[in-house]
Amino acid sequence: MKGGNKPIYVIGHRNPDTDSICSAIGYSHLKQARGVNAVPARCGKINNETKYALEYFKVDQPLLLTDLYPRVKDVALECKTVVRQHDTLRHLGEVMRKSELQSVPVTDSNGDLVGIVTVSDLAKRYFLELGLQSLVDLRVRYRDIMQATEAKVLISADENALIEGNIIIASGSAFSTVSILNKKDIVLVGDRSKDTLIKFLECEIACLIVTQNSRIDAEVLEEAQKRGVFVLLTPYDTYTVGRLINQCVPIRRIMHSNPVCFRPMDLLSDIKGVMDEHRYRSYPVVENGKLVGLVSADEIMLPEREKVILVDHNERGQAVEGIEDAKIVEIIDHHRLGGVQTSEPIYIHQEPVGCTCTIVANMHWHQDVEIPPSIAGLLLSAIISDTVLFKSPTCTPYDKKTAERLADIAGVNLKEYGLAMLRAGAGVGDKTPAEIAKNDLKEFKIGDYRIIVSQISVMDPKEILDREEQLIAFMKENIEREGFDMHLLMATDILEEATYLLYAGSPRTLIGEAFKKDASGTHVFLPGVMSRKKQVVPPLSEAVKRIGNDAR
Ligand SMILES: [Mn+2]
Repeated sequence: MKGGNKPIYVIGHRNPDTDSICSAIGYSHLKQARGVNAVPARCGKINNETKYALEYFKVDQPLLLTDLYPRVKDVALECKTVVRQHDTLRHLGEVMRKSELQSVPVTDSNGDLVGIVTVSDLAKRYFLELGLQSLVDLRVRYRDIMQATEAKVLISADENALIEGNIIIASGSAFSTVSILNKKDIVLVGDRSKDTLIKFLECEIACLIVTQNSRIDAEVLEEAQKRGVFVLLTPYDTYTVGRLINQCVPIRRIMHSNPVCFRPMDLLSDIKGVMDEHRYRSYPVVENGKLVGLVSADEIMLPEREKVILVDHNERGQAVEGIEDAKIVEIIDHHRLGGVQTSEPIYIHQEPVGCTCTIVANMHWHQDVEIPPSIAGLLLSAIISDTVLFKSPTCTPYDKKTAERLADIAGVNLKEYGLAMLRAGAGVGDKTPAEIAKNDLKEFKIGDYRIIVSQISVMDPKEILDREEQLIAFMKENIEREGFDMHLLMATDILEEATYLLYAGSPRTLIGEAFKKDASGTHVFLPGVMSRKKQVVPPLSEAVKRIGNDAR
């Protein structure tokens, strides 16, 4: 629930690669060291390579955030005022007066939500207060009456029993009162004679309530004891006792059962309509039947936005869903600027290096924050992954130097560990065509075209080429379904340092023009190409400029 120090999520791109996961963990570590409540997050499944690195260095997977749309938990308040269903209306009135609440949730003794009561329910009950007789239907217990009237018990009986008779005020003569008394009635009396009271007891009443602490004869008590009749002594006058008894009705009798309630993970956009329909001031928030908070209708109008730091990406299309509803507070990245807009000035650290984790590691050192071995291992893993063990053309000497220093801290042999990690992530294993085609997928706007480019590392390209037909079929289907122009799949042979680029959609001439190849088939072979952002996206962008946006 809301309140306290809301975390800032540090999150990489969709279809997270090792850099996206490890830079989120690494940068969160730096922010935490500087006293910021940063929480590493991810917006997708962890791939095999990253899994290997996390397990090797014994670090937990970051929190999964499927989207940043505001939810009930973000605006709900802790519910400090609750009443129990067996509490009395008198108690409810006090609670409402003190808390100034318009509606109060009602729970059972386990804390499970059973209803809600509003001020208007209470008001209605008072207007409809017809008489004391109606109390039997409301299942009032003797215990409730004793509490409400602050009675002293002179002769006790079963406190938990429900009252069964009417409540009679003995204001007339003994004779006229006896004429209206029935078995099990409850009689309110003031200072009356011994004989009168004994006459009442002989009518087999259930309870005698003596008001204003009036004196009562020992003989009367003896007779009551013999007959099993409750005798209560209260300091209040008869009129007040009458009113108090009316207030000892259990809340359960006037509450709304099965109230409209929400769950913490409900989207605010989904509950707005429900709120408009019912127009209550506030609604209970329930998880597994338990009341966990309250959400008020005013609160959902302007929810506080989630704060996020983007790492390893800056393009909306690659960011976690719902990013438009969140507040980007920083960006740490090493990709092209993809046109992100913010409402306020923010901190951006953008460097043309091989890996976001190179930036994150050096930020630690510049700020004199020590990197623990496990985090150093993860930062190193990301550099090895993004630069394919320094073979990618995106790799700079700075990446290499940083990686060597990190390997020292992590205590691993860089080359041995690196090859083992790359091997864990390479190959198609038991992946389906859809999983292969969506591996490490990123979306780009190139000219007017919406193009998705996925990439998979392999040690043996035959694994991919043998399945080319299935893969192309899936890619065609995918772009039609999602409305993209093209789907490109880079099968990158990390041993040979070459890429087989499979493609579906149009314009195909874009592929031919970008890579100066015959693009009449379904793939082109690109020796020396390993980097999507440096060797695939830029030539495509240049080619669009040459052939124009209308080549389809
Ligand atoms: Mn990266």
